Amino acid sequence: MATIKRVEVLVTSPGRNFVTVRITTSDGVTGLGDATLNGRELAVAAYIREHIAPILTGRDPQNIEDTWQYLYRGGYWRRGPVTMTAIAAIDVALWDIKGKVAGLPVYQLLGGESRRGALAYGHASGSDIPALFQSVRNHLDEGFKAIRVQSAVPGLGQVYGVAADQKPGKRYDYEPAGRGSAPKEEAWDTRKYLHHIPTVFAALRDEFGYSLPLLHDGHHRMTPNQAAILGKSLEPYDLFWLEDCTPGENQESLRRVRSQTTTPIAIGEIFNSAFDYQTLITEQLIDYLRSSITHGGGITAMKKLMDFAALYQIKSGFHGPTDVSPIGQAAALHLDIAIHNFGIQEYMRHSDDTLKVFRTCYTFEDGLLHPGVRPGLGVDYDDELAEAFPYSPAYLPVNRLQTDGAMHDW
Ligand code: GCO
Ligand code: MG
Repeated sequence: MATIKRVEVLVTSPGRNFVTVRITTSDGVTGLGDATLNGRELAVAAYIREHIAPILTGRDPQNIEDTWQYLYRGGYWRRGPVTMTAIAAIDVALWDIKGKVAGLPVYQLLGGESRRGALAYGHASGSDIPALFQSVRNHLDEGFKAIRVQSAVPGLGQVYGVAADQKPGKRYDYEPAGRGSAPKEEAWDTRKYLHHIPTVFAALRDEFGYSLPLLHDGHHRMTPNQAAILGKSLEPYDLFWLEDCTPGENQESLRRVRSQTTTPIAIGEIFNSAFDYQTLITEQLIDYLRSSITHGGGITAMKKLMDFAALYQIKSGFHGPTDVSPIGQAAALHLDIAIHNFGIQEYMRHSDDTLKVFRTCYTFEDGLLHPGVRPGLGVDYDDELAEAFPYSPAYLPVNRLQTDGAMHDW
């Protein structure tokens, strides 16, 4: 029987910081897992290096469920983003190993293909309506069949989701994490936002018609009542979803939103366990579940969660920003292809430097992503190149209310 021989934690920064776990078995098979927690990367690296790696050596790499329970129950202190990202990285690396040993892509181990590919959405944004239209057109030219739209708000400066560097005719990407010793501060006013956003969607529907699925991210900034107002005012524009309209820690607050609007609701990118969703799922307060595999406890946890959600006709919309590494993105794609209740997959293309360090075989064609057919996850890690991109701290921005400077959700 092969055993786990080595657990390494690899930190690299090809454009942005990533933490990777590599498990090597006594037979020389390696598996990769994503352990990146944006802005708090080294906490997960230390958790794995100091507390998990030493207790995994000698175990059977094939017993994924047992290892998951060993780390979850065995840690005594359960849940939380650092713990669950660490567990996810080990879990995903073990699925990668299992696939390589079996000679099968991971989605085959999860039940095989339920669809030809995973419908992906990209991120359009604009500082004004012409720039936004240009960004939407760029995405359509690239083949996207669903597009998330974020817009600047008159009277506010830089806001979440709007690319800073917008050049006509060029692709512009939104990247919030800034290098340095402290987070950047942004200013926010919910009233200005609530009055502006419906006008943006009205303009988009006039220009692009109604067949294009459009999404929007509220990034946890509204109270439940404000979220209900926004959901109602967006109803005429037929959104695919309204994401993170209010902070989700208090699941019951989504009752207010749900009872007031038929705009579909997505939530959960900062959740990390099935318990974060329990009321939302059983009371059918949401339509799409947003966790990433990387922060949600891995493939093992997310497969169970999606099977639970399927009982309530809730679909997936896994988180896929560039701060989930290509390994995390590949893991999501294998699950997307396998589960029946897939909804949509977020897809922000990684930078060229990132894709040189993490060599992937997933493809994007005609609006659909496919994980590829290589055994395991289908991602290779280039150690030599990774070392050329040393880690340096980077932080997500913080938000303050424009009126009085009080801290607000970013
Ligand atoms: C999304 C998210 C991201 C997060 C980021 C934080 O919908 O993709 O909201 O943009 O802000 O993942 O690290
Ligand atoms: Mg989001």
